[in-house]
Amino acid sequence: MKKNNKPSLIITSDLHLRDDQPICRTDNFWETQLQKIIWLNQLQNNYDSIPIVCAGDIFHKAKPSPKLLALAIEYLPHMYVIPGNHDLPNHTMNSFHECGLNVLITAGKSTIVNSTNQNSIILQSLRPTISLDGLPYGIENDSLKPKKTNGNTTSILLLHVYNYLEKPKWIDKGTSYNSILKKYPNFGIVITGDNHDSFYKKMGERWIINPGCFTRQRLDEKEYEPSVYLYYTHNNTVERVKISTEKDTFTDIHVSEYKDKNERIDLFVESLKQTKDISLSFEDNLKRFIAKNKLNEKTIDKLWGIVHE
Ligand SMILES: [Mn+2]
Repeated sequence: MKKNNKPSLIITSDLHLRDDQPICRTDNFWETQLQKIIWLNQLQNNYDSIPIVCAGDIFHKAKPSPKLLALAIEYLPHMYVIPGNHDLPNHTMNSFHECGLNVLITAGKSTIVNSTNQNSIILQSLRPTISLDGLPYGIENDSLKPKKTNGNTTSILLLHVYNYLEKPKWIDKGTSYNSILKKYPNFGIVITGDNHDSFYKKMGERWIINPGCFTRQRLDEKEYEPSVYLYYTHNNTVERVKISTEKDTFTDIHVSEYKDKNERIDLFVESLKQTKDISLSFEDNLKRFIAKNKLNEKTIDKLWGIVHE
């Protein structure tokens, strides 16, 4: 295999661009995510502007601020995208016209791949050509077929469904990669978003590629290496490209603060329990407090449970 062959496609997912600072990060996260976007631009430029596909969740929230939208419009490279759950108001396509991703598409900065209402998109500039199909989050169609083309075409399907290589991170969540490949037999490559852990796997001549998250936004991702992928049509190979990360940009202070808060509540509850003779006035006060604050039954039960324990 020749090493310096040019890739045909850049594959990414789960960018989760956001306005706010992730609670676990100590750096200027706004600046960090901008630097990653600039890096993605450079990567694309290094390969003569080959197409980029994204398997959903460009934005962390469905309605990003005008400031974040402006950043995305100015700096994001053009991408072929499907809507992920985070891109969609209430996680459905019903209000797609209200979401930030639709602004990006309307501005011509991204192209939606939605096979529920359009034919495969053929990337003509590539030889062999690539056909793109995609389904928005929450929509399934296992009889989906790529459009017939003359000649050699690699057919790619973009999905935003949780799948995994060996076992799920959470019990009962998602499905294994091979069941996805079996469910969509008409495609040579299935690219999935949603699972933030990166993996890729070949089954026969077919690939599943799950790029994973683009930046680290949670404490349990501290040691994680965000990646994008390159696909080479001429020899049907995939290459993982790790995105460089910063050291010492994480804090777990919020975890200890949370523990502190819980400990304080525990202490308070203990002190209530240890009060042997709760005066009538205390109980009366509590009754008044409950009446005044319209607490739900569960909370009321808990409060009386603590007092009478
Ligand atoms: Mn996601």
